[in-house]
Amino acid sequence: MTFPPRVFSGIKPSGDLHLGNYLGAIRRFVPLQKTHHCIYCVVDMHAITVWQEPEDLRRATYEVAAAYIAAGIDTKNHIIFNQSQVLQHAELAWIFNCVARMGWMNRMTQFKDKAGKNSENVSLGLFAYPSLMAADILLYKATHVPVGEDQKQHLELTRDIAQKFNNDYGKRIKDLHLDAGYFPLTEPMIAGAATRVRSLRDGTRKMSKSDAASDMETIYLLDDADAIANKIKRAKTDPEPLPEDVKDLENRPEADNLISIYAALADKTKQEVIAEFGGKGFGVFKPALAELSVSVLSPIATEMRRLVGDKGELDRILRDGADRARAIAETNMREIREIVGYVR
Ligand code: AQP
Repeated sequence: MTFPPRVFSGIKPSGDLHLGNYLGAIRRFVPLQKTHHCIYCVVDMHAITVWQEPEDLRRATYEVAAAYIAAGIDTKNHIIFNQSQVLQHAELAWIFNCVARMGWMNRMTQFKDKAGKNSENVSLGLFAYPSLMAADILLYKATHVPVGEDQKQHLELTRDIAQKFNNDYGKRIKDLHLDAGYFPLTEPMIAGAATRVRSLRDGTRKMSKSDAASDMETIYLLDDADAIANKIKRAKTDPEPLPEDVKDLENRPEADNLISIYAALADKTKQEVIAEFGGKGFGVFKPALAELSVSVLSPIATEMRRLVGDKGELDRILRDGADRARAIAETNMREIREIVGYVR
């Protein structure tokens, strides 16, 4: 069975959006609108897998929606909405909780990283998170999911869940005259120069919303020009000039990170950036990176601030998006309930 090309992706409103979210996800969402029908979700149900102050959750939800729009998502021809407005996400997640195996879930490295030594005391939702993520994607039979590298394993789990559902219910699916491969085996889209943006102070750690020891580690989308320039100026580096060959970045995580950021912001490859800056010191490269970062991020921040100042307009966009998402979700859920054997 071939599925119409459809993109789904989401971002958690679990803190302030940062450059990693932008380069690994949001920036890449924009061009896909030309080739796919796109659904971009603010995944608030994922955010509450760790404690969120209700007011912070609301603020961050509007901010993620504003970032999508400010970055260039067309809300008329595509869909943006917040997950909790479409209850079918929770409904399908429960079915997938019953499809996914404990052994699969136990292997999820992001859970291990986030739970750390505290695994007895984290929420059940945090453990089940990847099953809800599979539901988000498969509810719309999405064929492609643009994400950063940290989500690769969750996408593999999504394919495993789809495959097992298709097999377990294979006879029922056939009896109902539905297509044999009911759910698609969704392709992750992990591409570009900055699929894993790292902390500016420690090139071995991912830049993250909730894991920064200091503000200097992270460039936030709402940082002003001075803050961006200052953080780049003080970013950790090594004493060597930039190499002439991209291979020589291998054991230089901080240099590699800054080159990757530059490349992604300039829509270039790392090799192209090296061709321009190879042999030069960070005293030359950092100001160029700061200038480029400000020129790309400042207009987005300005537009985000304008949008979050008009909650009425954002509410209208999110409600309209949720209505259109729900229509697709409910059409699929009706079949899924039949497949599972629920009496309606
Ligand atoms: N550092 C990163 N580099 C590249 N891509 C990244 N993403 C996140 N961090 C980086 C991508 O952003 C999208 C949204 O991620 P999320 O909000 O669902 O949660 P996350 O991956 O757990 O991101 P954070 O920012 O680290 O959030 P917290 O700290 O709250 O867990 C995804 O496509 C992700 O790959």
